[in-house]
Amino acid sequence: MSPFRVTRTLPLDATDAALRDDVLHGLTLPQSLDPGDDGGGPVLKTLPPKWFYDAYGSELFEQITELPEYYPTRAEREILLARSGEIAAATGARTLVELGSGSSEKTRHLLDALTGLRSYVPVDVSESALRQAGQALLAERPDLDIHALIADFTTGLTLPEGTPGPRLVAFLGGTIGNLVPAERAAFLAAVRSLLEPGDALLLGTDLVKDPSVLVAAYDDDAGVTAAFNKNVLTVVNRELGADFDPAAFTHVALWDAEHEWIEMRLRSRTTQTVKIPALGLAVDFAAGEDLRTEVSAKFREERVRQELTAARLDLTHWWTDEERRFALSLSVA
Ligand code: AVJ
Repeated sequence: MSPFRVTRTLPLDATDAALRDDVLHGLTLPQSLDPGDDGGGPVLKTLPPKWFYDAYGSELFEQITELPEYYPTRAEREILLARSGEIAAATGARTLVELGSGSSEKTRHLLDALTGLRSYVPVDVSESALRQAGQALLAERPDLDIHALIADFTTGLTLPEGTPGPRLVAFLGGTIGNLVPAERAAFLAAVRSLLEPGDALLLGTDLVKDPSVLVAAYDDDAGVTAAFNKNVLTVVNRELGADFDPAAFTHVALWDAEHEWIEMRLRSRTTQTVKIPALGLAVDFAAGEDLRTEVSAKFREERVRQELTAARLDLTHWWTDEERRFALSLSVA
């Protein structure tokens, strides 16, 4: 049996330090309801979306992917099912690197289609998800050399020694939309620096469409997304001893037509002060004040091409589902 290795590049205490940093900076921003002049809209309190995903939040996200309103997961699966053969032929990949692999569920088709594949490198911040997925996959695919990386792909990413080329880096689910444009540029440049000529990037992007469809996908009738959004408050309560009352906030999903992104926010129902003992902080919220918890950018082909080109990646394939809701793009270094 081929080896299953796990390498941690993310320091064990990095998560705690990063959460403190994000909460401190995100909740003590200059508090103005006037539009800032950075083109980023009003200056709002902000928490980055990565803190949604504790065990309960990950479970809620799994439920979201099955909601009638939340189409991206199904649309991407449709494309992967239809195009895995073409992806395999176009890349000839011998190594697949999957960023944010989670349960590696959506990659099964790709793994099966990539007939020349020798090595699989799932990358995630969750060690438990990596170990579970890795063990399951190892049993099914004893031919594969699996080397899991516990890493935050938005900061430090280096590949294990000796992964055979051509390499295919996959970043699926539309998660690149959670990065704002400057972060996307830095991220794509970092990915590009891992690649050698002939290596490729497979990128999933949700597409611009009727705003009512988009808003419904982030504000479902069953209230699962609202619970997912509020879960970030529970995470901050547990990790930093804060006293957020999730019921004192309402879930908001809005379409920002200028930036072409969905924003999720938590709107304070009343004037309130939240204590965060681990940071020695008391945070005031005005009635109706919003805390931004997620940006989920939606794309057009031209923007994807242009951002890839800026990172020295050449878009060679653009595949959508039948309804043109979601795209997978393949670009080469
Ligand atoms: C997993 C980051 C792609 O932005 O659509 C789902 C997360 N947020 N519902 C997205 C999410 C609200 C999702 N991504």
